[in-house]
Amino acid sequence: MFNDDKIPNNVDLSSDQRLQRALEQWQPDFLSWWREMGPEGFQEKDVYLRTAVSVTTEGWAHYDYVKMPDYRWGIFLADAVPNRTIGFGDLFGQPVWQDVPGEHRNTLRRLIVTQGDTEPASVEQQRALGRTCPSLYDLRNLFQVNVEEGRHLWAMVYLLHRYFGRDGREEAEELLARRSGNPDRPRILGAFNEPIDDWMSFYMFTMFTDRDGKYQLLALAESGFDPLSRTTRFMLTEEAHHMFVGETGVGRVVQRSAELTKESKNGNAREQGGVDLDTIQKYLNLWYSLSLDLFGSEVSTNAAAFFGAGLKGRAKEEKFEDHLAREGVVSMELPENGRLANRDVPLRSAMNEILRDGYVEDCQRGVDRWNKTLEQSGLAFRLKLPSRRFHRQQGVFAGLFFDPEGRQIERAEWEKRAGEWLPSAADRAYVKSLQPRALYAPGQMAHWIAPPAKGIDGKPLDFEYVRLA
Ligand code: BYC
Repeated sequence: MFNDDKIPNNVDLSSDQRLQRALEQWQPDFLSWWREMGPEGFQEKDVYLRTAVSVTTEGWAHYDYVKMPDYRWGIFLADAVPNRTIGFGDLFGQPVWQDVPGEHRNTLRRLIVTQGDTEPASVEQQRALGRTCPSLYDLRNLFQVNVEEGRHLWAMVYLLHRYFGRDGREEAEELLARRSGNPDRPRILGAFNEPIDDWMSFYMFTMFTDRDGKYQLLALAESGFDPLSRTTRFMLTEEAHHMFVGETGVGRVVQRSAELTKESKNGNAREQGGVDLDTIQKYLNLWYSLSLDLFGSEVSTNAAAFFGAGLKGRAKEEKFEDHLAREGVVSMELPENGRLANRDVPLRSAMNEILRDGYVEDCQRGVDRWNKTLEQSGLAFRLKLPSRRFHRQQGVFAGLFFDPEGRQIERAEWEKRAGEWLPSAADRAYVKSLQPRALYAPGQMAHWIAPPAKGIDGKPLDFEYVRLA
């Protein structure tokens, strides 16, 4: 840990004064972006936040009240692994790079910018949620997620400034200039331009979209570009909390819905002022399919090139036997002349799909836990991940139509039935109507969501997680 007044870091920033000055110049731009696009209406409030002050077990979870603009956004890389070698691809076994190899400069910059762009995007998407939070506990979790996305932006901006010279600095400015959902200068990836304007969307996003983040970070943690690997390894520790917020958030809605369904006369939680299980399923279908898109195409020459060059591996590459992946195929059902047919895809071109496989299994584990709650309540309803083909806008299934079971259908049927599978305008209006304004009293919990199993950092549920006075 280096005690830099302005930018906390463990990269000995003050030994490189040019870099330090460049980052100190970017910092006020970041702060004005944060004030303009960060959580609306809460900038001057004290929030009980976790701040990373170092990468050690004691250091990365330091809790205290902080005003968000005073949060110590720092630059932290996981410790270097001595004598680390490239773990996959054509350069397997060679020493990792401490600098950017010239031939991979553009590709690496593009990967880092794409990763970096998602971080401020998510803060922008979530900026109005504080006004309708279901509890102070949830409000604090939202802000924790937001400040950490800000830190993840810092992580990528550090790499851009440190390793990519002038174009890196320009990209860092651009990261603050694009805006989620803005038609003229949108964020790079699809899901990051979708609105998150109710809490169901927030929980689904942190469950499914942050989990894409986990898998992309795991793949980048394998990178032969060592600074990227070390940065992403540390980001993964923070990412875990975001997925906790998502999985338990949806889980609490499921639990409450089950209770209200049972209390209702017609077997529908809406009658009792809750979110009905069908609507939960529709939100799941939406955010899961948008997040599947974030893995890119099933068959991808980009992914093959990233792998071959040692830039982006598979999650937990050491689990695999063959790290070259020059031979072998993955059998996939792919559209051919408008119909599905089995095809063998060369292993390297299937890397996006292989990463997605791990993601799908991980999502399924979360769904199984929600279904356990339903089972324990004695209800027959079960939540389900839709087919990977359902509602895709990227990859080989984009432009075709499939129902949640993965059966190909005509456009006309899709248009007729999409409202059965995805939240309709009426569903969204209903979900919003449940929480027209925020609940700010400590310990108070909205009617449509169960309280969490426990508070944060050993504090009770009625702790004042955000001081609003
Ligand atoms: N939307 O071969 P293809 C996170 C583009 S989330 C728009 O299919 P490739 C977080 C693609 O860029 C993790 N465009 O895919 C979560 C390419 O364009 P160019 C973020 C898309 O390149 C919550 C073209 O389609 N990290 O951290 O193998 C809160 C064909 O590409 C999309 C990363 O993404 C899309 N969904 O893979 C906060 C890691 N998908 O190059 C944070 C870095 C594809 O032809 N990025 N395209 O102009 C990557 O590894 C890759 O860029 C992708 C795409 C996996 C995204």
